[in-house]
Amino acid sequence: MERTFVMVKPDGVQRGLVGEVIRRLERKGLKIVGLKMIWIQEELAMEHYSEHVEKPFFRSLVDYITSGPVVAMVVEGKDAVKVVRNIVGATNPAEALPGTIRGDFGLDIGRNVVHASDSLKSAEREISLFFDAEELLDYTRANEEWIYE
Ligand code: IDP
Ligand code: MG
Repeated sequence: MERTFVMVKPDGVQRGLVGEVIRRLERKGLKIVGLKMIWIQEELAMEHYSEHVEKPFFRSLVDYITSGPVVAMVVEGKDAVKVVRNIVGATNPAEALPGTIRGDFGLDIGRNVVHASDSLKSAEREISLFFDAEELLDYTRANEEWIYE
């Protein structure tokens, strides 16, 4: 099992897409093991997106992600990192395929609704950045054996 970090960005929250994003993750069979609404402050934003610090869009990216509350979560499942990236779709919503979250709900690369970790290494880093260990819950769902062989 893998765990990955997912976040409904400020535009997704403002547009009422929190439930839609969670619905798509849940119906796939992924399990939510941590969930909270937060307003990201400058320091955390810069740390989260530190790989992009040299990019021309870094300042606007930090402004975007700190512009309102987000819903941060950790989801668990088989191949969760790759599976969630596929559900989220390409970075640029104009190019993301229909059926993906970004493909269905976005038009602009600077307003792409949702974040998802791009590798297991990023997932571990981002989960520890946003969640304390005791905020992540180990539990078994009643339907587990109907999701996994
Ligand atoms: P990802 O979110 O699909 O992993 P990254 O390349 O890691 O994409 O970029 C992080 C975020 O930075 C994107 O989700 C998007 O919000 C923003 N971003 C990426 N490229 C651009 C750009 O060219 N212009 C404006 N914002 C961008
Ligand atoms: Mg990324």
